[in-house]
Amino acid sequence: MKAFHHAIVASSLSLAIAAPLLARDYVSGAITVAHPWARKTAQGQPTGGGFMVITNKGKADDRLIGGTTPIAAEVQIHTVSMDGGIMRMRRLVDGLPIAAGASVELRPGSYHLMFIGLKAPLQAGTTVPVTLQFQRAGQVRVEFAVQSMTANPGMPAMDRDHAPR
Ligand SMILES: [Cu+2]
Repeated sequence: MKAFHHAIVASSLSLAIAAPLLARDYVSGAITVAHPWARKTAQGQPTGGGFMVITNKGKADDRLIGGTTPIAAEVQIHTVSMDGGIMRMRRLVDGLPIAAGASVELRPGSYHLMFIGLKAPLQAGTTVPVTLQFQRAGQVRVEFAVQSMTANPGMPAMDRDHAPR
């Protein structure tokens, strides 16, 4: 798990060097969204995952309650939990709390955005526009940089997202 996380940090860094315009942070009021990225998807794959770090620098709790994107029918907020020894994803119907002063990381194997009903594959090097909806901060428009993952290239992305490690 730790090694996997380091691999993601490393790939984020290389993206920042290769494409500094894509690896930016988004600020709206007390909310900062850092390094939003999405995993590239295969042809015909119905869903994709989105990841980022959300920081609430304000004095009041906030909550990510949803989002919209032109590239998919629906944006859901998911978590991953153990269910009888199997890791499964579950929709957070009440959203994801971002407490005052806290940072919450959305990453593979943990909290993530799920783009449901992709209209086209997510291609590395492109960006996905997403309007995030926060309870307090309102709408925050961000661009998710699409990256390919080099580990286990033969496996579907969703299996990697939600498989036990
Ligand atoms: Cu999911």
